[in-house]
Amino acid sequence: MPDALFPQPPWWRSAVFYQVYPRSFADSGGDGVGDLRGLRDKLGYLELLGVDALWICPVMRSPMADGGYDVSDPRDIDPLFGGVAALDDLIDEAHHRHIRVTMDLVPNHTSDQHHWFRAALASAPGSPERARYWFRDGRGPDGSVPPNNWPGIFGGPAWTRVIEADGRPGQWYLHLFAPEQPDLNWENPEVAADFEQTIRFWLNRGVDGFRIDVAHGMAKPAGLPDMELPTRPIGDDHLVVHDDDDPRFNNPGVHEIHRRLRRVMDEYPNAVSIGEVWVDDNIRFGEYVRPDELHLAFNFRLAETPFHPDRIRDAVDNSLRAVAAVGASPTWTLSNHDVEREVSRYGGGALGQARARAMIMLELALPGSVFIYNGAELGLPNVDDLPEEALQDPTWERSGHTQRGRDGCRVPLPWEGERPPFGFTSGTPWLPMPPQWAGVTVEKQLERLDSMLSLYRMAIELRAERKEFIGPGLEWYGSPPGCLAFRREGGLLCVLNATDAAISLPAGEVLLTSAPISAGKLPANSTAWLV
Ligand code: TEU
Repeated sequence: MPDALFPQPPWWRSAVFYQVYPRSFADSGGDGVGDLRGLRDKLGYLELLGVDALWICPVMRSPMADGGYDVSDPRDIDPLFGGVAALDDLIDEAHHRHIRVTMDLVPNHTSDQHHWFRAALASAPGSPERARYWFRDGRGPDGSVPPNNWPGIFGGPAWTRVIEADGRPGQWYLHLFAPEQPDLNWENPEVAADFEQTIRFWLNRGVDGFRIDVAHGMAKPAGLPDMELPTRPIGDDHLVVHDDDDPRFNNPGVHEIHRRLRRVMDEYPNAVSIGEVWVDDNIRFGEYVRPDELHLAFNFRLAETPFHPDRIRDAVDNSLRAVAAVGASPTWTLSNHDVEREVSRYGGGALGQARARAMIMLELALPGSVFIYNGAELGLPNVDDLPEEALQDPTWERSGHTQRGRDGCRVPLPWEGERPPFGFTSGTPWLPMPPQWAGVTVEKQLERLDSMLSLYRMAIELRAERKEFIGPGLEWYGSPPGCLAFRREGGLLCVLNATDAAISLPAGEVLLTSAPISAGKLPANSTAWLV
């Protein structure tokens, strides 16, 4: 029993989080875009799935230049998603079902429609209004060259020139993402004070925590120096390439920002902060989850790893190592709204499905918290043939139509019926849904024990209920080439067969397998749990 000597660990250390991309989850209003009432109506489904908490991608007021990651009022919910009343109802209903609610916050930048940015545009160079962002004069005799050579993450330069009050081209402002997402200047005390107000605003409304967008951003290097431009082209693999020395990110000043955020979070003892931290080096990654900074940080190693046993083991080891040094707990994720869906990453088709089944079991067997991206539990593949005119990710335009961007992993969820929009909306979905998803609707998968959805349900339930999943430790076990096996402190043995042939299993009671055992053997591309 937990008592003062053996306190219960915080809920988020072992929680299964479910990431909702609200535009694509469920639409209650018929406008083709998912919303918070749609999400509330599906909470029964999420309870059945067994998740502990939601992470809802941004639903604050936004002109939606980047699917809501361009926030024009951080303390209001966009009418498109149902306004603040819809969030209040969602929180009530979710709590009633013992599901916690965390929301996405975007501290690195605002929308260009935020009243601060509009005021900055209307004010003169050097004004306090401009000092909340990064306005600089251009280089060259007429100031027509951007202040430095930084590219934006979505393509094109990270700077846009404004027209001044006299009608002439004037200063430039910094935007690491789209031009509609000007970067805030965190050296300005007003910026931090406003963010604190936002955190309190939502925590006081009953939110259980936040996913912090671009948590390795925010701080900028003194003098905004030029960067070494990547020699390797930014791939079309949905993952933006940058390294730890990129001056646009991971500047030391960011840690003071996280300490300040943590002081506010500590006033709300059960609340959690989870940072989006794209930092490769273990030591530098760990710095974000020191005891006085973020509670958790996304580790993207598994989401970047192909289905290869050595690479998977390496990803697991490094993810554990990165947090162990600072006493934090690990997080695991196979995909999110920015990367290619895992079924496609693992090869697509039946092979991709088999491997995705194996990997969710491996992931759920690990100590720490797990993040499931909506639709992964249905085994949805990436949709790589969306018609060009349907594409909405700013990457498409910014890259001069050379990169399609992330829409392929954001196609709305198929709920029921035989034809698009499969119960997602009564209108026209904001991205077209493939007719062949008729076979993978929630309705169909609930009926079948061998579906991806049923596997997720069984695995999440076992993970929550069996004592064998207890404890932070993990020990690798000897295994044949092409296989991985580890044992949890509680006694669970997880075996992954990444070869293309069936293998014999070690002695023990089989709790669950991702593919049916045949003639006593674990098939290729599958995982078994034993006790
Ligand atoms: O993502 C940040 C982002 O683009 C990372 O995927 C990127 O690889 C990294 O930051 C580069 O260092 C977040 C959101 O998840 C994404 O959807 C938004 O578009 C973006 O921020 C801008 O808010």
